Amino acid sequence: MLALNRVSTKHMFTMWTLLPVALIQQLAEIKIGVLRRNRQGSNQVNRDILHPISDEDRAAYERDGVVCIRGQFDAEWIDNMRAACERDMVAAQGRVRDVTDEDGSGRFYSKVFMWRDDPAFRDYIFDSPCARIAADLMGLDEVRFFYDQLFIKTPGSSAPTHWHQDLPFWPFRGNHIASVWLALTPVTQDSSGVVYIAGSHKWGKFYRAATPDGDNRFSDMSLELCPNFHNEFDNPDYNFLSWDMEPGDVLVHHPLTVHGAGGNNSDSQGRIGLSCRYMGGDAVWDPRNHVMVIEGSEQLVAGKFPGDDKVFPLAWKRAA
Ligand SMILES: O=C(O)CCC(=O)C(=O)O
Repeated sequence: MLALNRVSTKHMFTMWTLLPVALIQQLAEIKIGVLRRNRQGSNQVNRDILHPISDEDRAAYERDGVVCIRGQFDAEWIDNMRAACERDMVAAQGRVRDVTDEDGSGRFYSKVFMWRDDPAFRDYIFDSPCARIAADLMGLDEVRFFYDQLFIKTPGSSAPTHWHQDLPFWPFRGNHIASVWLALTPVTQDSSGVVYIAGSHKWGKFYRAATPDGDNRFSDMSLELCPNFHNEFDNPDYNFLSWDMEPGDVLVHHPLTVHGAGGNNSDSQGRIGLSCRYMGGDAVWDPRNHVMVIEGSEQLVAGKFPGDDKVFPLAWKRAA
């Protein structure tokens, strides 16, 4: 169980030992039925948003460059995606970054492009409320999918998420690229909740990219280093925003909003965040040096909208 939630197995064990055998069989059949129906893509999970994105949410996204949206995913989504993320960390293949504490006590595991290999991620990305949330907050009638990224910090992991903006990592320019960060565990600032600086997407800054493991392929030395804003928490010039989150809550942020996170100080609760990036509108292709290389993108034209169905598939379109 990856020590991501040490309590729940114990409770499950106690529950099973108290139930009569016939009832256990019945429950197991129901559970298997639910899993089968989910795999066939039935309505067991909510496919559309559970409540409309409000004008206040849109105004907060525009003003602060980040907003927390709660309660748009039912429990099945959370179970499915949490299991998919844990599975991914065990398998640990592909474009993985893994920072282990010196004493081996904690890990900061990060991976990109799970959607290319794992149908559970595709289902969430293309057929959950996620894409619609991004579109509604950006005020767009359709969005394409850019990529997914997993951020897991096991209990006690000391690795911070360095302060950064996302756009300096990416072969894009534009405002219409939103990240939807789904909490799959309870999250507090102390257990490495992401902290944002309100309004920083409008500072006109473009800070040098920094990865958790210091990969200097992203280091464009012509760009200014992003300060360590953890040292500025008492500075009244900055409005720091962070939210205590329940599984299923999402943070949606603009590509230039400055954000970072501390280590996970909890000794029992792991922290899983799944970030999915959607783009549309004014986004243009900009394959600079020191940015992510996207497989299959060779034919895309710099300065144009990359409306390529294979590389950046359509994820959501408003009904006419
Ligand atoms: O979860 C984290 O620690 C970082 C998240 C992040 O930087 C992102 O989603 O862009």
